Amino acid sequence: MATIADLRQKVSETQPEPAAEMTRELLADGFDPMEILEQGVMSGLNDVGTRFAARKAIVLDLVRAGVTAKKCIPLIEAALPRGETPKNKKKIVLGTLLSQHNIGKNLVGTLLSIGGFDVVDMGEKNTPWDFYEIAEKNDADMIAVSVVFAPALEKFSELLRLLDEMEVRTKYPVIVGGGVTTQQWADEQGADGWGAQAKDGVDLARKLLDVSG
Ligand code: B12
Repeated sequence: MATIADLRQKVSETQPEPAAEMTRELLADGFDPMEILEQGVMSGLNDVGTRFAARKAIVLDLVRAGVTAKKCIPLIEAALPRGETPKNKKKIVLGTLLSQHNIGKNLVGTLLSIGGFDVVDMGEKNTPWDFYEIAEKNDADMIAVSVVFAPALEKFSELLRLLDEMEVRTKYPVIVGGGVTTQQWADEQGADGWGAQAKDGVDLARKLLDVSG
């Protein structure tokens, strides 16, 4: 019988089909979907990232790691329990700032949707202006930003400054997360909330938008 550690190994080796097959097997064997996600898929991705940082992997490995994760994650998402949908759904604009990395952002989006929020997914490589414009157009209740690589860090402070200048800073609580961010950094920027995990996005949204759940 496969274990979550075996899945981590398959993801770390960037083997899309075997990893997806093992994810199906683990789900069928009754393993907790969030544990499969965090300790299997995400730990495997982190292994690839660590090798890349140590120059023991190349960009192609990152690409294969992304492909592998994208084979497994939909299977896991389909197995997550869904709650009841509230009547007055709060609207959250979500996107990545600058970067192409969208796996974390997609997870945040899925968990927010499952949690009963209306998610406007702006996709990848957004500028601060994109966030402002799309939040205004959609009459959003909150902005959620995924910051996964270093060049996006300073763009996040630009985003908060822009919202301030446009006099909408208090209209939109802004939450942030992503591999290169920390609680301390988010506090220093003046973000309304920071989450280490995608699931923290749901708790922050419930708290900041005063939604019980
Ligand atoms: C897969 C991958 C890629 C794939 C991405 C595929 C895709 N569709 O996303 C591709 C090949 C595109 C890629 C490209 C690059 N990558 Co890359 N990549 C990775 C890798 C291995 C995994 C990223 C990932 O998906 N992690 C899993 C997800 C789930 O984690 P996450 O995004 O952090 O999200 C979690 C939490 O942070 C949180 N979260 C995320 N967002 C939010 C938002 C909110 C509101 C909340 C509450 C929570 C939250 O929830 C998630 C899970 O619970 C990482 C290594 C790593 N350790 O992460 C490197 C990594 C991110 N990449 C890196 C680099 C350098 C690059 C490139 C610049 C490489 C190059 N020379 O071209 C390019 C940049 C491209 C671009 N313009 O954006 C570096 C970044 C270093 C840095 N400090 O900036 C890393 C860390 C690798 C490393 N160790 O050096 N990459």
